[in-house]
Amino acid sequence: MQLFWTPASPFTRKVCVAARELGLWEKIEVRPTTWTLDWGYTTPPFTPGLAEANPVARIPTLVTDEGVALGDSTIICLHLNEVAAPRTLIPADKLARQQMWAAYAVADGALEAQIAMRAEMLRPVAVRSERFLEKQRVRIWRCFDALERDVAHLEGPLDLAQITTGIALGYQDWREWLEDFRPGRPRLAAWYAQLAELPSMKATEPKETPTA
Ligand SMILES: N[C@@H](CCC(=O)N[C@@H](CS)C(=O)NCC(=O)O)C(=O)O
Repeated sequence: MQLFWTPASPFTRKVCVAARELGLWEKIEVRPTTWTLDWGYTTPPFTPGLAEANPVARIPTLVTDEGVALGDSTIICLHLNEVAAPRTLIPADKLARQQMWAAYAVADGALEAQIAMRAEMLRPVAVRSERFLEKQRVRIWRCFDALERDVAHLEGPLDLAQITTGIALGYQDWREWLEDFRPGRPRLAAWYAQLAELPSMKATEPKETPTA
């Protein structure tokens, strides 16, 4: 398998943590990508192979052993989960699985809002929309409040919701223009302090993407 990757992308980090936890990391060839800092509002020069494999030209993109390009972190995680069977990051119990996907979608929605903000923050100040940024901030806060309320759903064997929540909280910590999620969310803060210690989380801490 080949993974188009950068160390800054939280969606890519989700795949990297899932692959490590499923025991598949050694089977993945990493294809580093570069992104000029105008990627949020222009078509940047793509790393060779990325747009050819996946016309959406986003990361993560995983090319399977069968040569099929999967261009979305959720679909990639489902594929890895299938390859790793019987190891799994998806609960077998029906209710636990529904609660896992519910929490997953909330955490993933926060990630989408964070990345939308990142793209907006890269625009020249004169054309940056404060109203757009505020909409995303409020969405992220709603998602984190829901995760605080339902933190019990993030307990138990490691799953895709826990990984995605940990990565959204890690991204919130990493970008200096995102506020600390901890005030008013003591249970989520304590939960994250433990999750962040996983070797798979430590090994994938975000770093800036090379621009060339
Ligand atoms: N829903 C997608 C989102 C992927 C995504 O937004 N990736 C960002 C980096 S974190 C990207 O490649 N952005 C480049 C662009 O939009 O041109 C997923 O889950 O993989």
